[in-house]
Amino acid sequence: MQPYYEYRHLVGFEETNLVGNVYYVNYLRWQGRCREMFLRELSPEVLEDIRGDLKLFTLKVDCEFFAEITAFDQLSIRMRLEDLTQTQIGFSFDYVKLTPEGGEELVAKGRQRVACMRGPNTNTRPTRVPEGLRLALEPYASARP
Ligand code: SSV
Repeated sequence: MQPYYEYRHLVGFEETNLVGNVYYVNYLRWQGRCREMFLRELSPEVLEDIRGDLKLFTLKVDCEFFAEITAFDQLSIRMRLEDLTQTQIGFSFDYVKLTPEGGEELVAKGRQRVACMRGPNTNTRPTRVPEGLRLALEPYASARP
């Protein structure tokens, strides 16, 4: 299995609902957080490019839930590259709960698909995945099981 990019998150009260479980929208927020931390850390020039005319269109987001989590649970969110085409990136997320005893439990899984686009709002066209981003993704593109 190819390596993953990890984003750690300690669940806070603000993310839980009336009965103490994490409200589902937060899982999607963490996907966003994970991918932006990836760009910040490994492909900062892409952030510059986004301040210019690069647009990363989020085409699709999904999440399936296997177990409830609650405040003070420690999560390891593991992002993997699933698919890289000339203009699109498909990636996935494993939400793993880390127990104090060192155990791991897969509590949810998610996926996203992003398209690279450029141009003004009236004429936005698909563009190649920028070279800097391709390079940053390279280590995550090794053979799958
Ligand atoms: C501003 C905005 O819309 C940002 C979009 C960011 C998209 C980032 C995509 C990163 C994909 C990384 C995949 C990594 C797999 C290991």
